[in-house]
Amino acid sequence: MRFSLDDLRTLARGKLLGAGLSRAHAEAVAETMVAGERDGCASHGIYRLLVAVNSISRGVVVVDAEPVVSEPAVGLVRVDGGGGFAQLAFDRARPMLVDKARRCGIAALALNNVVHFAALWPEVEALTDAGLVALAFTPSHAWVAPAGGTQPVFGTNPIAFGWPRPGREPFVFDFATSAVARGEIELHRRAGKPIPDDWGYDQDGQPTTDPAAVLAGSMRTFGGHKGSALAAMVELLAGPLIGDMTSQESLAADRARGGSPIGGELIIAIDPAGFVGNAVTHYLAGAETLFAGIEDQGARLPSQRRYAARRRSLAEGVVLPAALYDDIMALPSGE
Ligand code: NDP
Ligand code: PYC
Repeated sequence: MRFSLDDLRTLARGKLLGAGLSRAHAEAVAETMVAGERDGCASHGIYRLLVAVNSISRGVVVVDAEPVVSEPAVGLVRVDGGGGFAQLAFDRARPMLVDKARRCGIAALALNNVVHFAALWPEVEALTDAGLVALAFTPSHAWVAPAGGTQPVFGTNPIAFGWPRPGREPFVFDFATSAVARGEIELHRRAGKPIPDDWGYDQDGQPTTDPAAVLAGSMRTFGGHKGSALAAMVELLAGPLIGDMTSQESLAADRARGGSPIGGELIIAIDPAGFVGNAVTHYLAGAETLFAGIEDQGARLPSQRRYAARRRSLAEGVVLPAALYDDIMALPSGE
């Protein structure tokens, strides 16, 4: 089924309203899902409608939460999401984060008490669009075993980074510190496809190619002990440091309802002019030389696949797999 992006946005918003989400949240959440589908991110595109509606129906999300923005210190912004989805909380706090980063050179935003089901690159790109360098981190639920173990401790704990490139699409990467995002394993389960045997373990701690067994057992970090240490860093930065939950605490707070992770996210924004002032143009050109050194040998920059998908989707719309379309259409709609 082919959709224009506008039609997909209308569909997503209607289903979120039908699930009981307030209009402000439905609009912010639909925007993120459509952006994911537009950019060819199957695990974090419109499939997330099923995930978000599940979280709402299980009482994990405060459907009409009003985010409250505050300033704990000169370079810090906090937004208490009140148990609602993270998208609206970020939208409400972003202007203050951008303003502080420009005034101080660097600023950090803590999102607290939010439900996060999405990719991090939309948040990072919103900051590179404002000419800022950006980093984002969030824990999730304890699904991932540390290197050397098989019992879940970490979340899938993504890290995103963005670098603004004047006149060009930003340099952005955004990946889970697990071998793969959990959403990707869920999509394999839905499609009845096996997974590589190095993505996770079954409940007995044995490697398996069965996605359902890994979802019930534990996932692996990427890059062995290196991914494991980065996963721990994400737990610390976007958990205890900002007064929020670790992935173990988030899973416990879920009380076996099967909802999306609840907790915090840390976003850091840096103004490239902060350290180098008027020489910023010179130093941003140095970054371009680095990127050319990557691309000139045939390697690609992260996000280039995504930007190509974006261009395609803007021109042609997007096609939803039949099973996903059927599942989405079975959800109730609202106005
Ligand atoms: P992927 O492994 O699919 O991709 C990770 C990044 O690497 C992307 O920026 C991608 O760019 C880039 N990349 C992939 N292949 C290459 C290559 N050959 N050369 C250069 N760059 C490359 O991501 P994950 O499965 O780890 O994560 C998917 C999404 O899941 C992320 O957006 C993440 O935020 C989200 N997620 C969210 C969580 C949450 O708690 N909210 C938890 C875990 C994951 P490109 O897109 O252009 O291919
Ligand atoms: O795919 O691992 C994942 C994920 C967790 C929360 C949102 N996406």
